[in-house]
Amino acid sequence: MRLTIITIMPEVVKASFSDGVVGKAIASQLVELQFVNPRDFTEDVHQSVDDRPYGGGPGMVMKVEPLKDAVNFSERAPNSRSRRVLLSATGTRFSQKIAEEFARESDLTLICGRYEGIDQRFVDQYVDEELSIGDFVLSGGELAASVVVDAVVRLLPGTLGNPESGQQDSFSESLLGCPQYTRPQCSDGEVPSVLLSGDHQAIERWRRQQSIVRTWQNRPDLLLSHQWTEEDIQTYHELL
Ligand code: 9D3
Repeated sequence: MRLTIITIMPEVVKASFSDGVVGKAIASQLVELQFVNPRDFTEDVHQSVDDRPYGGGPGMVMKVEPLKDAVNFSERAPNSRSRRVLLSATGTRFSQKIAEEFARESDLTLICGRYEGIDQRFVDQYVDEELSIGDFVLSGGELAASVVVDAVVRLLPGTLGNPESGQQDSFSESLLGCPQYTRPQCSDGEVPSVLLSGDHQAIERWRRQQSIVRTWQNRPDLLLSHQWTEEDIQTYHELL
């Protein structure tokens, strides 16, 4: 996958790539990563990428030209036009489904905004979609881009050490994960005995019940889109 990140603060995004799944994917050339800095496409002595908003008000707005030139420069080589995504506080919500969709792309461009926002004409002319990572205020799109990259890169074939754990999240995406335990058996309390029983069917049943309990307690909204099995319904009734 060719991945382009357009940002005036590449070091903020790079910091999260030095280690782990994303770092390894870059090192093994599974991901061809390219940073393009709009500041390199400014003409004035101050290398201004922002200016005051028309109509007045606080803060600054990112200018069209440096961003446009950065996008055009980033796509000079390949013949295919990249899918261009703007990380924006006003975008639609990023999700696992969108991460799976991005993982099937050959070219992906993530554009990070700073300041109060981006001149709308750039958004209208050069951006395919606007995504937010959640309802909280960040100081720019860079950390959001890191989040998107992590979620996408771990889905690429050949990235995960254990391919099974990658499969699992999408298969049971509507339920939260179950509690996990490891050795030693006795430390700050006991390990649930079913996990030591060797009865794989009983273990699976227990884990699914725990997942339903957790989802009910922490994220009841997810239960609306859950595909309920007969056994899930029984577990749910036992919870009431
Ligand atoms: C307090 C500033 N807000 C005034 C109405 C608007 C605003 C402008 C710029 C809020 C955030 C930002 C910078 N954020 C992002 O670029 C961003 C973001 C986010 O803030 N939350 C969740 N996802 C994202 S993706 C990009």
